Amino acid sequence: IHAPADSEAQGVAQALARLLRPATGFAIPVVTGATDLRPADIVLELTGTEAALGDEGYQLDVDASTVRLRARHAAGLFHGVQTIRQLLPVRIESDMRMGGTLWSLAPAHVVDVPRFAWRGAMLDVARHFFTVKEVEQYVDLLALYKMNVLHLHLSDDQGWRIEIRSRPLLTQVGGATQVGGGTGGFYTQAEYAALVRYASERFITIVPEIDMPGHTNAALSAYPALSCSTRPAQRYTGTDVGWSTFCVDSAATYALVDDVVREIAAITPGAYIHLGGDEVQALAPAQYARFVERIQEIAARHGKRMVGWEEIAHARLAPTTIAQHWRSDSVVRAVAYGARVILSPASRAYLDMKYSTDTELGLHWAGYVSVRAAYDWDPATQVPGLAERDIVGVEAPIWSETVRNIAAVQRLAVPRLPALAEVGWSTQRARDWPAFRERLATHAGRWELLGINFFPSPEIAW
Ligand code: TNX
Repeated sequence: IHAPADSEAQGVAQALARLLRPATGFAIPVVTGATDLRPADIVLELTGTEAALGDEGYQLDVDASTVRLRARHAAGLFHGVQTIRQLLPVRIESDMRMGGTLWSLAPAHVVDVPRFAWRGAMLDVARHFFTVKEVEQYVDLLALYKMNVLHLHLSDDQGWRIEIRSRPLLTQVGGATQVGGGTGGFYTQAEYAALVRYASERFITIVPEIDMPGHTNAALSAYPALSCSTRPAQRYTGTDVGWSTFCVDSAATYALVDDVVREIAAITPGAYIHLGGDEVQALAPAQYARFVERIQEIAARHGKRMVGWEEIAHARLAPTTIAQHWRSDSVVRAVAYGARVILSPASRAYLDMKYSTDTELGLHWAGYVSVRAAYDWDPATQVPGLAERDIVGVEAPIWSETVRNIAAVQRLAVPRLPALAEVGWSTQRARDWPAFRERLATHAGRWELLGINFFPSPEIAW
């Protein structure tokens, strides 16, 4: 593998070498520069010229002598590596030497650029806690399908999952529960920082979410002064929503929000912090709107753009804010403020919905989300009143009320996550369900070798 001296590009080359070594048993040295080419060399190149490749696109040319991958930025090289991976025999994913295999790629000329800049997944680590190792496994899956955002839902009624040094009870008290009982858990700031690094090596941005003013029982149980109620909050291990809220007229609330946002902003290199805003039934509309406007300012003061669930569009939004659609057309109001939108329509992108009446895991309040439902839609026409330019991208959430470990996460995500990945990446013209259900079938062998649990949906042409 030949790679430019650029340290990120060298990182991509090393990642490719690590991928190719186990199955092939070849040494796969990585060298700097593109001289002294020999047959079957792989050449990675950074080129400043091809503007059409954008920030994440790549061009791949395979001929009889060379595999040549070029991009303007290392992110494009990384995505191109995932394509090389998919062009190689399935057995390349093995962690054991696979003798007797001809490691060939078909001749190809690929120019590949994503449709949307935000191709995300969300994992709810609050309802059930997931270890750093488990989250890293999910990051690996996102990387395989060229997704670039992992939104972590770090707090909810049932648990607070990120250490805040100035507010130790948030994790000591608020972190010790989860749905159904159990001991919960949380990430120390050092663990979170390591996760951010692991993701960034795979060109994935972590977007941390602290949900507020609702979905806050865990915080209220740790710091009762945040509540307007005189009855102290108890730990909560059920799955009802909409009932808890911070006291939005109290200075104590904004002092806590400021501490939390400041500490999280300091360990989050990405531009965004998600501050929730969903499903608040315990406040009047004007109280809710004032709260959202204040936390939007707090995010800005700490150098972050606020993301919030679609309900935030009932407040006055800054044009830098992003609203996340999940079930209504309220994001159209966000666009009127110049804000942009992430699409997570529950009936298509909520991977915690059951696949069908026959599947066990998951919920079904938004209906059943078949692989076809996840695949077969156009973001540009999903919400009347939104146009392509208003849309930053798509995101596939997994809420974890019924999801207790990473094997269950994988079974919900695969094969619907690859479907959503293609919604986010490919042009509408290039997308075709009959072709997809055949292309997807060839991935099963990869998932098996990678140890990824998946749902063998009858919709796929296995
Ligand atoms: C709605 S979607 C919620 C979550 C639940 C989820 C279950 C959204 C912004 N809020 O609190 O976990 O449904 O599917």
